[in-house]
Amino acid sequence: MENIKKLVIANRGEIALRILRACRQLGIQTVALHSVADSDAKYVRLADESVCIGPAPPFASYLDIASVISAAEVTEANAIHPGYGFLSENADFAERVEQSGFIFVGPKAETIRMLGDKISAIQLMDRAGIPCVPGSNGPISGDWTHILETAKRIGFPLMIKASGGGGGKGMRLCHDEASLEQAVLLTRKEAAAAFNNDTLYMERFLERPRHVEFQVLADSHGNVIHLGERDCSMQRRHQKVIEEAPAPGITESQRDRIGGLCTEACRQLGYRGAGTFEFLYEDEEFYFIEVNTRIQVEHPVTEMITGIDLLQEQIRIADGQPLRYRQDDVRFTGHAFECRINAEDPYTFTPSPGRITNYHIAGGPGVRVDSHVYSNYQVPPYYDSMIGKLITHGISRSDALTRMHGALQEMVVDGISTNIPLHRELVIDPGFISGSQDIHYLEKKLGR
Ligand code: MV4
Repeated sequence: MENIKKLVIANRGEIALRILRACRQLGIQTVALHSVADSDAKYVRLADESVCIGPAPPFASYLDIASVISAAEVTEANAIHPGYGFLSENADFAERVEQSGFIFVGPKAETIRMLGDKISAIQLMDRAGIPCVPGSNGPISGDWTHILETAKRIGFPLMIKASGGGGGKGMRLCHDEASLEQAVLLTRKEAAAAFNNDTLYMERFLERPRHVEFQVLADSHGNVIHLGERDCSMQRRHQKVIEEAPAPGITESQRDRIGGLCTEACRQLGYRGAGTFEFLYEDEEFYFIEVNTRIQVEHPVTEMITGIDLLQEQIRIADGQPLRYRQDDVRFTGHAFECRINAEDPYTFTPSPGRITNYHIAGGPGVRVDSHVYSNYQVPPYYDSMIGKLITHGISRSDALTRMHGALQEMVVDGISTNIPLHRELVIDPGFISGSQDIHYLEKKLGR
């Protein structure tokens, strides 16, 4: 395979800067793509080249497959990194990138397609021996007596989910037999409209799970490793707020067992690239829910406890190079937290775009800031409100949390509202300090 010489960054914000930094370390030339709204971004200037691919609305720029591919053609780049969000898990995009002769930094298009379909992902994982949520084990038919039979076998309450959904979209809780028919019809209708796919499945509803996800890296030579797990339970409306690694209370033997099952599933699938296996964790049991085939926002907490640069490894894998680590080389050291810093009102969560008048980052031992913003930066109103991530590492969970507390005191972002005041409250919250948070903890604390 041709080596990656020049890589197109098909994303914006902090992850564009993170990709750029990895490329610099690897000696790869960079092309920053940007919309009209991001012309003045610092990372655009830091890149070796840049191309404006369209107006501010995402569908006209960062989601425009033809524009992204044209930009790669005119700059004579040979690889495209999709980051997260936008086109990162679009199988058609991955396919067109490769058909156009570029290296896609991610799994093969067929892999993205297979795992993007939740029923096919669950069936593949079930066959690979990964524990799944008890449920319909496949699509539910249009036959009511059969649906009712399946529902009774699973038990109420249950979740009705769209095979084309994920990340909280296309699912509905159903409490009893009486509301089942209506719930299925509604979810089917919504799924047809949202995903152009009305295939549904059912699962037992887990009442108080934690969200625990495993990071894997798989190269194109059949080598697969896992980098342990992250806990992402601190969330509101499916938006993660604080992530940490390792997940509180997960033992080394649980980590080895589930991590081993994930790497084995990758081998069976011929998975290539960075990936995340999402689980719900309740009463000491893991239940697989989905696989993410991209680099994730919260990858830095894993980097902090393993010392492995996930972006560099991901790009090296796409370049056809073998993994530089074997499972035995992966050592977990200490604990890390990530606070997502959003331009939003800390209590109403209303987005707060505008000019940052004064920006000072935190520093000191075990403190990392991944952000593309600076004093006088204008936060555009068109995109996700995340303006950066504050990450701390320490020898223990309590040490990392103390460092986060100190770092949050140091951080200054003036001119716009941010959720820093919320984070300052969360790091002194007794329930969070104890590490017992489940996926409902934050919403309950906030009074929903
Ligand atoms: C569930 C569940 C309870 N039981 N499935 C939401 C996002 C999607 N990835 C799966 N989700 C859930 N699936 C069963 N059988 C609860 C959720 C859920 C959730 C999961 C992870 C993180 C945050 C969440 C918030 C609400 C609901």
